[in-house]
Amino acid sequence: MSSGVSVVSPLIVFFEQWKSRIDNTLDNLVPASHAPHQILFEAARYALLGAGKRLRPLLVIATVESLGKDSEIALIPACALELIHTYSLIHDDLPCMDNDDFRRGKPTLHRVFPEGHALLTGDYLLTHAFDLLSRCPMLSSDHKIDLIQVLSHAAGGEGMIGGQVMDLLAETMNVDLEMMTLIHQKKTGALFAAAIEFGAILAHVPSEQRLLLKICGEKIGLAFQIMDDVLDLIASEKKHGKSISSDQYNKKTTYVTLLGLEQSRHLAQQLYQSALKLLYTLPREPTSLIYLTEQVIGADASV
Ligand code: GRG
Repeated sequence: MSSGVSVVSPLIVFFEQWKSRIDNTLDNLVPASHAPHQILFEAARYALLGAGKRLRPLLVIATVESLGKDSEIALIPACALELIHTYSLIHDDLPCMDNDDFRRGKPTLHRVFPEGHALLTGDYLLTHAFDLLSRCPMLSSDHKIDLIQVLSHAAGGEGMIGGQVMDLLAETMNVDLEMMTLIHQKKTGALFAAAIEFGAILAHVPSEQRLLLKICGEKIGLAFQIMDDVLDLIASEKKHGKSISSDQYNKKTTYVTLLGLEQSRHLAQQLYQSALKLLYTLPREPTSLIYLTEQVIGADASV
């Protein structure tokens, strides 16, 4: 007989609690201001606080916890990653890029604040992230340098920005699967890989484990992007009753346009399984990281 009491998984509670700690910490790290340029902080808070899922910071926390260390030291580095991610969304939405009207359930920053302010808000979040890392409490100088190197590489010319430039170039050329994969590895995958590598650095694991975790992050990031393409199409089918996604409206080549829905799902599932296989080789089973990975890629990854 049922007791009538629903059982909530400890992992759900763990991640809900950390998400709310991340939200509160972001609120403190980017406070409102009465300075003459207070509009900058108002705009940053508009873009940063609210409906973000906080996947990247949660991946940092989950990795540290899974490696048996106290996640407390990871809170500010995790938030620095979220600042970089939010900056990328602000710039990606600008009229000179995707020209999007809505983000995180509300009008995009440049629809609410003047476009120049939106651009500078992105710049502020980008630089503030590195300032926070350089002043992170409880971390040795060596660890701070490691984190700064990993994040600047992941967000830079060989990572996210490089991917975004390739994405712009791709609008005027035929994109094959190899090119599409490279774009998304850089544009989306690099920041996921950095999140998991942050966890490895903060948990002080040996370099082979750090590399293994970084590779897992790259696979998870790519699987996330493929599923984002899949979900974009499914959402559009539900809304319009036909298979034209917002990406297709924007004439963008995606995994779905290249491979179709089922094969794209299958590829995401393959990447997920291959990341799992690597994760199971770690000395202790990374339960919370595996749980979060399943959430990130989504139940739809099953084929
Ligand atoms: C403009 C420098 C610059 C970079 C742009 C990553 C990127 C490069 C742009 C983001 C635009 C985009 C839609 C990328 C695909 C990856 C993706 C689905 C991002 C959204 O991430 P979520 O779902 O968003 O984690 P929330 O709002 O939950 O944080």
